[in-house]
Amino acid sequence: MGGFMAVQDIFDTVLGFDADRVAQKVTEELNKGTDFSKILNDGLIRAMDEVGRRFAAGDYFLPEMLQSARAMKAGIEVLRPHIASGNGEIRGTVVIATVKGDLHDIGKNLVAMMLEGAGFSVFNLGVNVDAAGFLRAAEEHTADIVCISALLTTTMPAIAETVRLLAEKRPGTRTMVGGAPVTHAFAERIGATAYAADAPEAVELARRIMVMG
Ligand code: B1M
Repeated sequence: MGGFMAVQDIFDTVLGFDADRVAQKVTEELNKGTDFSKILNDGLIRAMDEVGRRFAAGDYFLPEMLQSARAMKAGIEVLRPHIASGNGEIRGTVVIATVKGDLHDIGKNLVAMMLEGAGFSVFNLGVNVDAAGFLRAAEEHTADIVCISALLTTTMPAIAETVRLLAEKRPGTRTMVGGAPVTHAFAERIGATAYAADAPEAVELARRIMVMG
């Protein structure tokens, strides 16, 4: 059935920066029948939290952060079919990206995958996208919801700028904001439609937005 030790092993392998072995161990764990969300949350995401702690403490530097992110992504690729599996019924159209000046994309990509799994049609624009880029894509794809992610306190103002531009040029656009430094209070202050703390909550709120209009 797999278990705590095996998931702990995945955690350790991400912190050992070994992308190939992470992919291999995630595959093995899935084959044992371990739930994908356990591998994701207790193995991969927990490892990135530990990387963040080590970086803040000065034990890790940028290269270590990059290599562990690569290892994490290798694991997510193996999990992708599970994360993004759904019933295929189209619920709405979403445009999603990380704001200008910000290159973090792991969490944003998880949100995108889970929205896809829940039946949304998702246009993932990538990272470092300015407000005009969000607006252009929202118009082009007639988005029901625009999802805006930021991982740095210094790029949070870019979320506010994006929400402001959308409100001005495409009134009625529903916006969802998120990312580690983002809070409910911040979302309210800048006039975003919704704030989600993690990917499952983003899916729940997106569904609610589609139902409530
Ligand atoms: Co950077 N980084 N980083 N980093 N990095 C953080 C964010 C940091 C907290 C680390 C630390 O100091 N402890 C810190 C920010 C401090 C702050 O601003 N308060 C930091 C810093 C300082 C930096 C640099 C400035 C470092 C430097 O150059 N000196 C630099 C900035 C580069 C730039 O963007 N311009 C930098 C660079 C990088 C790498 C490129 C090396 C790499 C990113 C690789 C990549 O993404 N492709 C990286 C990484 C890996 C991290 C940490 C360690 C992990 C982030 C992550 O992927 N977490 C991070 C520390 C941490 O967060 N613990 C850190 C896992 C992921 C699943 O979680 O992204 O939070 P998260 O997503 C969650 C939720 O937040 C939410 O759902 C997701 C899934 O549940 N969510 C949304 C996210 N977006 C959402 C959108 C929504 C809804 C929910 O709706 C729209």
